Amino acid sequence: MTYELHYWPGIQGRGEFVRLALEEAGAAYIDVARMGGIDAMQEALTDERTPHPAFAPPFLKHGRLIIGQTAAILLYLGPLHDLAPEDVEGRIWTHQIQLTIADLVGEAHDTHHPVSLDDYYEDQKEEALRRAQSFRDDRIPKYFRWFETILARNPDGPDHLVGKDLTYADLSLFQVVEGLCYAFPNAMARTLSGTPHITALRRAVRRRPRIDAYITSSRRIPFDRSDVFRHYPELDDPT
Ligand SMILES: N[C@@H](CCC(=O)N[C@@H](CS)C(=O)NCC(=O)O)C(=O)O
Repeated sequence: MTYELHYWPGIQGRGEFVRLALEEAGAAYIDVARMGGIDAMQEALTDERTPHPAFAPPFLKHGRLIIGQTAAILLYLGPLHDLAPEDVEGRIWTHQIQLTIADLVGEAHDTHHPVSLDDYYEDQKEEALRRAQSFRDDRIPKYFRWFETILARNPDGPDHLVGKDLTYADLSLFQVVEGLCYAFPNAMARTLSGTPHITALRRAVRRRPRIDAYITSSRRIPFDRSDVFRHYPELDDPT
């Protein structure tokens, strides 16, 4: 059954974590809003007959199932496409890592919108400058120390976050590194100089044939300033 991914057209955003999993799986999916179906997305969000409406995009439709929340979508897709371990302990650990990545994505977003989602960046720039400094100096290093540590402590070796095979968490860590390197190139160069396992994982994911085919295709939307990860030079470390 073909998956329907509902997400804002024109940005990678949180939808990209789902796209990467679907692409790596070689799954049949329609990116509904990108195919001109933004009305279908809005309707699904507001349809009064839906017993489990998603709060916000991204959400995935699969048959009669509608699943919102990026981490819940991946929790669902993982076992169906060999992108999660088979045992409960491994699955919940993968989910825990994904939820931590979601926290990091939220904090990255808040660097450019620390006060209100409804206001322009320019109207909250002073707060953004303070928020971004603490994000670069404290939060990025703390998250990346943790990712590096769990890679180093993986009993099956540091090639993957969980077990000996690729999981959706590896794909998501790749995406978050790509996004942060776009948004904060200077701070990330500093951080990644001390995280060899993360750097190796990023390279390995980038080289996977289906990920490479996707990233070099027109399906991969470029990063830009309307996305979750935004590059404003004044929010990055000075060169
Ligand atoms: N925790 C949710 C966050 C979803 C979210 O914030 N979606 C954004 C786009 S990336 C949105 O459209 N939000 C609308 C809103 O919060 O009102 C997830 O990880 O999927």
